[in-house]
Amino acid sequence: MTSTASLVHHALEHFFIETPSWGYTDTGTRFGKFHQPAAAINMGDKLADAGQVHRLTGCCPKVATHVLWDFPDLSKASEVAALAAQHGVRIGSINPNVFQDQEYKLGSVANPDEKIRARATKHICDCIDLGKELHSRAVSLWFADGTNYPGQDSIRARKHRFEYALREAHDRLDNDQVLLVEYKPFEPAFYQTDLADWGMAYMMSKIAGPRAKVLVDTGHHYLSQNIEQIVAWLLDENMLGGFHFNDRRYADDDLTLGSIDPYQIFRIFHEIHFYAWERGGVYPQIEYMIDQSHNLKPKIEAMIQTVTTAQELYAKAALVDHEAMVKHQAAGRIIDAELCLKKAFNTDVTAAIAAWRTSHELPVDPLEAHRASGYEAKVAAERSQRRIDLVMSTGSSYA
Ligand code: PSV
Ligand code: MN
Repeated sequence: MTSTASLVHHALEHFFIETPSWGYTDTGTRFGKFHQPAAAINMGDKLADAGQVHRLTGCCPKVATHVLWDFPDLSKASEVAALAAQHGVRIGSINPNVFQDQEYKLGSVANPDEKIRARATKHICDCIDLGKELHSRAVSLWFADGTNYPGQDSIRARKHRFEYALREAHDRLDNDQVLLVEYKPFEPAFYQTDLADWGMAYMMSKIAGPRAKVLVDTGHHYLSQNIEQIVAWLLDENMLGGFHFNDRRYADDDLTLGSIDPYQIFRIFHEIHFYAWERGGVYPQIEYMIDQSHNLKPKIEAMIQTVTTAQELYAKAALVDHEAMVKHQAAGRIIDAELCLKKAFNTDVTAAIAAWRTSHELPVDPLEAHRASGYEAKVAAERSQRRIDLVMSTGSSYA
């Protein structure tokens, strides 16, 4: 093997990405949804689609779940896990949902009403228990909590309510579980979001306890924010828990990873490889997850495109010559240090990735293999018929 091939092979051997259950269903913007005949209707469909992505890419064995959307009856969770196994995947991170119920209008764990706070915290604790039952490591928290108008609530009181709830949630964790705390600057709160940036998520994680870490959703930053610096700092503090991958142009746009700025994702991966290189090749345990819902692209194709893009950029970042780079850095050779990154980014890793896929008996081009498989047309026909049957039998339209 050439050194490019072996570096790429080594990198891809440990790079696994969770796909989100919600990326396989019909979703949209607040202005509307464009329905796709092949979109998943129920959890069985979502797991089947995730299974198809894993079968073709070999690196997506787990599915991120959103509890209220995927586990309508918690007492039947083991059935969902069994269904996942049938499709060749496992249940990955568990996402509590403390944002969609009417009661959460003024927030969940930061709500001024103590009873609503308790309800939200209980739901999070139930999700932690679900994680224990399904042997899922990560419970991933995202809060829509915040206010829309100056003076609407006490910003400090809301912070204190968060501290209290996250400590309680952390107390509930088993030793092998991790609590991921995600941040987002705005939306749906438009004046002040309680966990608006990485510093707030970092502080809350520290307050919660040692098994709480920060989750970086690449779409949750202000324009031009240096995300790789956040990643580097979190790595250095041993506080980087995971990623939600997506790309963005304006706000939290849910665009395909790398479709707007692939070099930024490369730079993020570079920080991770560089950190591991300094530690003799030992990589931190990071949950890599996709958080994209595709309104226009065919969903499975978009997921495969995302996964293969992530692999390509992760592989390229593994090619950076760290030894040369640190020498250039120490000597102040700025251009040469920067060229170490550029050279890796500009390397064509297609053949090396193809070799890795072949070594795992995977199709060299997962997207083409998916298109050739006829899967999309088959499920589109079956699901379209099921939708008709559903309307006929219940009189309701599917949503
Ligand atoms: C919120 O925008 C978010 O990024 C959170 O991770 C949610 O769980 C997810 O999107 C839901 O689509
Ligand atoms: Mn997210």
